[in-house]
Amino acid sequence: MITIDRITTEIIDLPTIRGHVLSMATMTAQSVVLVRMDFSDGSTGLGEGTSIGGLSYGSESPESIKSAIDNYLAPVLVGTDAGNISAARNLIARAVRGNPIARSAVEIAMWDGLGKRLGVPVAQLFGGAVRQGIEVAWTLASGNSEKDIAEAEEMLETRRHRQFKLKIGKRALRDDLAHVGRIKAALGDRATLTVDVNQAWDLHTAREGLRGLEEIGVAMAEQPIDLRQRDQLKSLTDGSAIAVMADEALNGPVDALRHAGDRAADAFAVKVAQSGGLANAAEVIAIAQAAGIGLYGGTMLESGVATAASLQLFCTVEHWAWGCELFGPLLFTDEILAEPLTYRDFQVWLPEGPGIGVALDEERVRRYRRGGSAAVPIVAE
Ligand code: MUC
Ligand code: MG
Repeated sequence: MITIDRITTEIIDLPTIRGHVLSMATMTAQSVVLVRMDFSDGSTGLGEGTSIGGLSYGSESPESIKSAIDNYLAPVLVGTDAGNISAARNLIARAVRGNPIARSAVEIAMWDGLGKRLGVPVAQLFGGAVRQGIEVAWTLASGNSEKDIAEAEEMLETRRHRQFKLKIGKRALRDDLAHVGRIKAALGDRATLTVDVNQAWDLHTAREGLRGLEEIGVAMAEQPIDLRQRDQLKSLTDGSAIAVMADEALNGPVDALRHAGDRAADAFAVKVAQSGGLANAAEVIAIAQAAGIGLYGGTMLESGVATAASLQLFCTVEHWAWGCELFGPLLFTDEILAEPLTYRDFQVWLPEGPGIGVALDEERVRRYRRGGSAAVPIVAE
């Protein structure tokens, strides 16, 4: 039996290409937790667990992800069967409640290791890829309408993106609608626009906001209200002409089932990390499909490691009604993969090769390792 010999973690702080202005934080860097697994036959696996804006997005921080893995996940997994991910999921479920991003990070490393040992891509372990690429959105979040328009024009020109997600909810509704309206007026029908409010609105503001967004011609609004208000999300979904998507409200299959059962949203942002791993995310996808809820491949603005892992799963699914937003690596000033992922013709492409299909550029990882030579100040406002 091949066993897990060692699990190590490190935090990598990557500067962003510009301030990324969200309703709850402005990111100038992203902190990625990398997981490396060493197996008893000498093989290795790579994983990643990443959140957004420190603790302002969710209840896990880069430091807590690292700590949960080092102190609680690694001790129960080391010495166990490296090829039995079902058994590992049971061990993990018993040892650690919550902490989906930490659980996801170690599970990704196990899938990567298994795929590499078997010589097959992780997509094959999930039944096989039925597509090689997925339409990929870009988030316009410079905080300035003119800069956002210029950025969108460049993306259209270079055929990198034609779906744009606008981060709103930080400013007064009237200002946000004016901002979205300016961008729509500039881009017209050349692009699809969606918004992400990251829970910033109350129900009344959301009702008014969705009406205003509909008038402008926005296609979809993501998590307009607090993640705990499923009944309110449902009332918005029922009353809105534009699609309403659940994001932060979905932490795995149980939340997905509840939201699907109530038809509380038109679309699900499927996030591997937020779901608690690839297998859980596959269950979220199955629930959405069974309920006729539109799929969107979500991101936690991860590096190429978790982005590739998500792609491995997402490419086993034929229909993504809203495409995906797996653009994380493009938001950083530097690339930590030896071979960057391919973004071309408005799609992100499944990398070739066994496991998750990517390897690290170790020199760059060293450079951005927390406490290393290029230490980046972490700012979350
Ligand atoms: C979120 O809330 O969806 C995904 C893209 C982006 O710009 O922010 C994230 C998080
Ligand atoms: Mg979101």
